[in-house]
Amino acid sequence: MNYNRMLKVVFILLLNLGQSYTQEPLLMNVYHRTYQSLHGEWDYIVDPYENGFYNYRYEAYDIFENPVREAYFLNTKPKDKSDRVEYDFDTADKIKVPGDWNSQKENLFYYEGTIWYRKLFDYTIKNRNTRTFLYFGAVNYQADVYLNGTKLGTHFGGFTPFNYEITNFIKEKDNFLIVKVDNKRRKEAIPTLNTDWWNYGGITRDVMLIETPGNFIQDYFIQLDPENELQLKGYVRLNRKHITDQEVTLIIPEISLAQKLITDTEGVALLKVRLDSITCWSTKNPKLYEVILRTAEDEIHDQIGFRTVRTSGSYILLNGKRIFLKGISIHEENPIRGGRAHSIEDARQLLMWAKELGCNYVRLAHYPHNEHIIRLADQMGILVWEEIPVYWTIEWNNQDTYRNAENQLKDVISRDKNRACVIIWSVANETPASEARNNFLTKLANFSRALDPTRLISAALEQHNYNRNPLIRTIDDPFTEIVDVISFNDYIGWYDGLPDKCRDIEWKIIQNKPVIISEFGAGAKYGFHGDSLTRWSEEYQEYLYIETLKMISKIEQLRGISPWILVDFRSPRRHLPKIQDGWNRKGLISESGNKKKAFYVLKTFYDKKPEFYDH
Ligand code: GCB
Repeated sequence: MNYNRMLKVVFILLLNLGQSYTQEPLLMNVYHRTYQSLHGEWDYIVDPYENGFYNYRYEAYDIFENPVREAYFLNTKPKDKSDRVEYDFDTADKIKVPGDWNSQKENLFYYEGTIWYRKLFDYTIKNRNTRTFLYFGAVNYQADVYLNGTKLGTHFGGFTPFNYEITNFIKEKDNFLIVKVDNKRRKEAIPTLNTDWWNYGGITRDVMLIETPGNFIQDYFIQLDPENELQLKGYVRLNRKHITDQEVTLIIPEISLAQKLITDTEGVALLKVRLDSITCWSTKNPKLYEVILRTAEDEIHDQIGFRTVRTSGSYILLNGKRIFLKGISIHEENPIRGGRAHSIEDARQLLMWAKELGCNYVRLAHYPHNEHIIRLADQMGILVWEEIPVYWTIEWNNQDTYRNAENQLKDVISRDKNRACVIIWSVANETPASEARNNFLTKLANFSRALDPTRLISAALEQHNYNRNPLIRTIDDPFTEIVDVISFNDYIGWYDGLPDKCRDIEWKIIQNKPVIISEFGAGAKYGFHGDSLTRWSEEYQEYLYIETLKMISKIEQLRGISPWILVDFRSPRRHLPKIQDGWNRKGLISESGNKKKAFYVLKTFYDKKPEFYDH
């Protein structure tokens, strides 16, 4: 490589690094914009050696000024019958988007690597002078995106949305969009190499072409002031900065509100609006108001619920009332169809099961789920814990790993911050305490609070033995000082003794904060029966639920639980033949939708337990 070429390569690598985690501006409320969906059949090429991306010297094609024809993102066609082109999307196999590849193609079930996707499409511009963005709900894990041969960017992180402006690249006819998707696990990534869920690869959520006016409403945050149930607080941000005094009107027709707001030099209009009265969003009455934001150029509608959530001593207060969170943990998986859940129907199936169980709350583990389930929870009155995949042991000292985690948190907050159902941002699951880890999580918690002061912060922590006595349990983690709600996972009776061990446990939780048991559970194969000490039987799981519910009821500050887990889910760590066969069996419902005995134990507990404390 000559010197100039080398400089260019370094420059582009740096540029790529810089772009890796930010797609400014990230659009929000996309389903209420004018859009054209790119769902349906896409062409794909499986490329484990990344032959379409690197030459035989392992130099990447997309950093060359004039990429060679071998680069798959160019969609090259033979010029004549003698011409040699060794790939062809036109005759390649097809795959559905949105959707993971593992559950669609038998031979890709265990595949972790690169697949190229191509979509051909025409585009009818709906309004003159509009801007167009290409939006992805999520791609797991790395996406390199090319439109008509031009690279738009690279995105890392399998569960958060990203977009690129394509106003200058899109044509009316014959566009080709090519995405290189790579789901190889990486030590430095979020999540890291080791997880207990399936690494579904592909373009797993909706892909849309979204139109906006030139100076569009880029972002808004409209929530009740946590300290005052009769005051709306927040901001509206317009895309064009440095034009002061732009007018924005906030309209809520049902309460006859039409409030004029004025932007500052950053294009931001702060809002603080006193209300005469408002019906608060609650689990019993998930009231959503039609909210309209209007500027000279743009208008966007949303349905927003208004409620407050805060803690007082060891209580969680929803609209000022002490609530108990009757929850269940959920993975984003539709076992019946197979694969990652991505649609409204998938979301409805999961949340209907949760409702049937008697839940008023779900923990969406262990990464941000799709927007449909959040919007549906908002409509159904189900409270939500959202989480980022800072899971087990990640690279606590790696700055890039931190930036990646922070970015995932930023993007999920950006997407869901107007949803009343979301009450908790969780920054981690079962992470081992150390100075580096504490700093990492504390930075994340502070970051989250700065972005969204209206919600509670938590993380699923671990329990400890008190003075080496295995029967006395504490939560010693120094991160308990930072969180608003102390949550921990508990496997007494499964990884830790047998279910009757629960009877001997004493809890010494000294912190005056609300406590949530973010997990407990036992594996059971639906239809496998034995006595209450027979592992994997429905009876063992049932017994564990009975004993655990008795045990944890003794924790004074207990304000909620989200047992592990609603439905059996695929895990590559679970090998026991005839029982697990690649499934984590801790579901209360089997992969074919059958309820196990423990489902009814929990349901009875929830049916009897009042939602609100009456003092
Ligand atoms: C845990 C993890 C969860 C696992 C579960 C299990 O503590 O948080 O991701 O799936 O245990 O089944 O072991």
